[in-house]
Amino acid sequence: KKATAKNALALSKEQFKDSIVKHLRSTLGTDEARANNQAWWKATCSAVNELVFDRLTETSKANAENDSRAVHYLSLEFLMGRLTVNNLHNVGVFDAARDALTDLGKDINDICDEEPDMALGNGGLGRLAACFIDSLATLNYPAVGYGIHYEHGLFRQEIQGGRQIERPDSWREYGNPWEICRPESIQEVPLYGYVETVFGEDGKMRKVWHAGRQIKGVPWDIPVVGYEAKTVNVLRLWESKAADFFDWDVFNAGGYVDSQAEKSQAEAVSKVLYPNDESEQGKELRLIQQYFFCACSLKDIIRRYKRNHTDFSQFSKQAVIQLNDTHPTVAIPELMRILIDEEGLVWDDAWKICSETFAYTNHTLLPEALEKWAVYLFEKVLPRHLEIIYEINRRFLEDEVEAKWPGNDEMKRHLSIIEEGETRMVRMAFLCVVTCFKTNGVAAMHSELVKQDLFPEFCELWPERFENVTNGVTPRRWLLACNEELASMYTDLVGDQWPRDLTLLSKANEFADDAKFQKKFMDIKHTKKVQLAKVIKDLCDVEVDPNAIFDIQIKRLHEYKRQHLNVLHILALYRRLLENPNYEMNKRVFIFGAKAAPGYKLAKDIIYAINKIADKVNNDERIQGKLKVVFLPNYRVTLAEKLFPAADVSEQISTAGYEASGTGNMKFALNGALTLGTLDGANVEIAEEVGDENVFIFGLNCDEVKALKAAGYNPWDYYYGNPELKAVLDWLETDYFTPGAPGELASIKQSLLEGGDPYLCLADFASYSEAHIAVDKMYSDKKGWARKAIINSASVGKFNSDRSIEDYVDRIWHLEKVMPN
Ligand code: 26M
Repeated sequence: KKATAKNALALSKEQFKDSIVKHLRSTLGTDEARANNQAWWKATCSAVNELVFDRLTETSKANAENDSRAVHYLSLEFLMGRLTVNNLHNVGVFDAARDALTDLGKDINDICDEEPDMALGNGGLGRLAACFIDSLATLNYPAVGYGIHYEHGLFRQEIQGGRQIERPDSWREYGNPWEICRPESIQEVPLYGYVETVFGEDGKMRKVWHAGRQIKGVPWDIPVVGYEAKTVNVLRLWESKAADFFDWDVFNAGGYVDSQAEKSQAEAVSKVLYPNDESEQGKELRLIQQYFFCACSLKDIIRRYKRNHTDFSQFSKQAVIQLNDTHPTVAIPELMRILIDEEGLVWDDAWKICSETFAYTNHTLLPEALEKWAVYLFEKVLPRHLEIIYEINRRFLEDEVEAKWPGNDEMKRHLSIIEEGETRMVRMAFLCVVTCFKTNGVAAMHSELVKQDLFPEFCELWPERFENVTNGVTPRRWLLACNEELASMYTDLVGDQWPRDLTLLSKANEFADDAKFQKKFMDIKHTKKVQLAKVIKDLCDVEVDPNAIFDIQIKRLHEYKRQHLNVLHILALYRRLLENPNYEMNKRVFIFGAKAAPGYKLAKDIIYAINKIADKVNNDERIQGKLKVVFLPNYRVTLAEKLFPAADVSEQISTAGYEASGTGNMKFALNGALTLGTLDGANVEIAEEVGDENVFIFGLNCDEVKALKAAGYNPWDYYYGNPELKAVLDWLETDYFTPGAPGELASIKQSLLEGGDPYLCLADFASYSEAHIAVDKMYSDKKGWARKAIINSASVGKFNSDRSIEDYVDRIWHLEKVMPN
């Protein structure tokens, strides 16, 4: 029985055909003969939406009638990818749609290929938010995702002459059939201006914020369809517009152009996603983005609350607000401001509500990623919020810190939400921990480091506030939809319930040594490699052998993720092959996908190096095709869906202690790749689940990294101590890979030597290189490898995002399920 059979009643193939044809004609203004694939795609979406919109309405009715407690997931990023295939699966009509389109002479894959990626996120943090809202709907929990309706998502990456070029992404240029504009829920957002202190007739002091500007937030709703569930939640994204009033005086004074400039400034707020991950630059527009969507979302939450309540006594019982990293932290002083200045509550009551409503997830320990905003910027853009932050800080230092560490001014300075210095800064993470009832990390090891290294004193003050919730990924997208072949093999083996309960896959462990099962499993892997080889040929014009080991590193480009360690090893292999044409190894294809932040010079240099090395290696006949290097341009969710199923080796090689969790590592294992990684983030828990003998762990662990750094790490010792390492580093300075232009790759060597190698690539090189030899040896044992691949895929049920959500519900959110009619 197919996983989708149960709900097929919802729409038969024949009904689906009729519906598509009807929408081609009445919604798209065309017909079967004239429609292009784009129209066929939109008609298919409209057919699905007849089911989706009904359930959306029923879900919101059920929540209103129940006055249900709901989680509000505030995130600057939702990296949704494409929605069509997933919505078809989740509604339970994938087979009907595929067969209907076939009957109409269309291939469902071609039709679904028309959909642009909804790339409203940078990487892990944004994709996690997308998996979480999928799981929340699947588990029938009341939830709203709040974010920004960016006109341009993450830039499209082109490679020209080996270098990254950024092009704007216009995902909704030709319309998006999944979104619904809700003008009835528009909000106004004040900005700039000054604060006036007013004394009322009762002698009480009030604060009035006279805003200097006003912008409008227009909500767009994206339905979030639960897997074979009646629940359809919403992702509500705010678009900024100029406020309604038209300044006729300015216009009459000849200010027509000025008024147009105001309009573009207002629209600039939701124009583009900031393409940084893990680095904060303190740009005014970014702070305005943060405030804009927090203010809109809070007004929306309060409006909904007020439909059933006349005072705020039940607010924190009805609403929990999860902050996805510190990016939406300004929601804290905004809720304080609303409660005190607009609703007339006293400080203590407002504070109690805030501290019972907000919870915070930390996603990184990197110091350059910890958000700090200059006090002067706050004062200019959000003057009232700065006053409130000062008061939160004053009470925290004078009451809590003073009580715990009496008379200790050094400690007060150390823990202050305001960092003193040449430019005074607001420490957003401190504001979160001081306010929120829970702070959580995203993998067991990370959560320990959050307590021990990031917030040790806060943890002494309030140990009960710190939690771990290990990340997860949705099995609907990352197995059912992206790997049909493996999905149906599992359905044959364990039935159709595994997309909810991924631990059911553990049944496959019983067949890990079964020759027939192994063959079937590895045949599927081969099929996916053949499919990927075709993609590689199309995108890079490189021929790769599907019998080679596919060794894949796909993630944002960052020094701590150490793509350059991977590069050093590739160079070492290449050198071994050149020195010894009989060097024993299985054919290997190294595949990269990565975007670099546009201002991150070294990251871009690493992309250039990978491409130049690929040019040389792929065209060198001396090595007889034993080694190939591929850099796939424009890595994104849709490409990821083709890569995870085709991987043999999953590169998870961050410096231990720096990758909070990782989620790609989970998608690889689920699709039967073996992890080659450090003991970092969720790799630790993956190794625990699949067994140490089924992963390749190498390198320094987190304590050893700290110890080496404390003792004074010197990369030159490794350079002079390892002739092969020295040779490959020196190679980067020659013109071997950049004929006629020596030195083009030298910045990498430089960062690893003069630059001090902050992420210990050289320290881990030898161990990494040995681990690769172990990988190669193991791959020669076909049965041994198949066994390990099966065990990996069968043993990662824990990393279902449904489990993560149940953990959030138990430990933080305390929600009840609501079943719509
Ligand atoms: C900062 C400033 C300005 C603009 C953007 C940013 C910014 C954007 C995204 C900073 C960090 C951002 O994301 C960090 C991130 O993706 N962290 C990853 O989160 C994943 C989900 O928890 C983890 O699995 C990864 O280990 C972690 O790196």
